[in-house]
Amino acid sequence: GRALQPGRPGRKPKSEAKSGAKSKDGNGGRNGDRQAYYERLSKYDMAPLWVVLKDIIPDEPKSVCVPAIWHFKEVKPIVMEAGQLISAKEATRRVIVLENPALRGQSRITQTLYAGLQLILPGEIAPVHRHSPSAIRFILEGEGAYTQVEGEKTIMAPGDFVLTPNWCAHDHGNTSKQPMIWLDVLDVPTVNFFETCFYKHYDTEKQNTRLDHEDSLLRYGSGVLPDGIEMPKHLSPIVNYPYRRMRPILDRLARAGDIDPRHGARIRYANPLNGGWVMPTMGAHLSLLPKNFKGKPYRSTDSTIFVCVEGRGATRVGGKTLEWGPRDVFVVPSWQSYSHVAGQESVLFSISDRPAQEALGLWRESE
Ligand code: 1HN
Repeated sequence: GRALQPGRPGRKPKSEAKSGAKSKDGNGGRNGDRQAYYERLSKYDMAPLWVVLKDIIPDEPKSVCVPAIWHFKEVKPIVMEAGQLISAKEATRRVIVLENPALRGQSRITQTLYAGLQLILPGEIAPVHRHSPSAIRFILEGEGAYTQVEGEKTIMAPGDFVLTPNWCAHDHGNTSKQPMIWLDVLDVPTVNFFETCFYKHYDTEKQNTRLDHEDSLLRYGSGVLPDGIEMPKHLSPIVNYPYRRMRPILDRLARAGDIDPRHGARIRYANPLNGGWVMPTMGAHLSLLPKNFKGKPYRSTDSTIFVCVEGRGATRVGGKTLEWGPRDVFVVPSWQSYSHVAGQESVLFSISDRPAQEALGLWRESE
């Protein structure tokens, strides 16, 4: 590996270049000594820091992931094919993973987040289970399938944002007449980075429904809270933030001129208990880009997954132009400057690991 090399390829520390100017290896003949030393170190599972210092402490983030887009029109037929090859039950979850082109084989769309397109056909059930990774679903196509989270059933429609926090039991079923496709985003790479993943399978297919459709939205999302009940505050108790309730808020902001020059008229999905992010590891926004929007460039340390919900536009990032339309999914890597343009009024959903970065004191942004 690299620790056995005398220095970073193609670069020599200044001091060495000077002092060894006249020697054969440009290094006072020390390269051979060093090489031998590194080899001896290696036998003890040790390595010299100076060889890797610049790589492990870059001046600023150099994301290993790349900007990428999945056009729904192109990938939908391939996702639908999976419906003929395997049942939701056999697969446990019939999902096609979106892999960042620079991270193939690692089941991730960014270094910290997993994303996939889940297909559930009419009549199918995805059996109940729970795990320590937290999940969100963002509904792309179809209407009427349900998910149940800790006993609360919610019937999903396009644009709905559904939470399945850490260790909550969840199962899905499609009682509608059409296939449904949604985007799953999970913090799996983060949870596995910390080596904290647990999973529990149940022998029953479905959990008992204890709470009606939208119980948690009506109970906690109406400007009042149940009095005198102690609740954990690090995550939102709301299961589904329905698009039909969010979309009119964007219109209100836009009409009032509350339009951020970089993000458009944007709302943050909030935990009604404390105004914080919906979950500790993942946070989400919904933004409206008015017709002929030309966004100012922006960058932040959270790699961000976007979904176009309505409209059409493009995002400039890292020398690329990602042109998006309805249900397209695209990703912007950490600390790469991006800007949105939209010829027509458009709506973008986005989700990132920002809450985790903020909790660790790491998150930064700049113009
Ligand atoms: C999971 O539980 C679901 O419940 C979807 O729908 C995708 C990817 C990795 C691990 C668990 C689901 C998943 C997942």
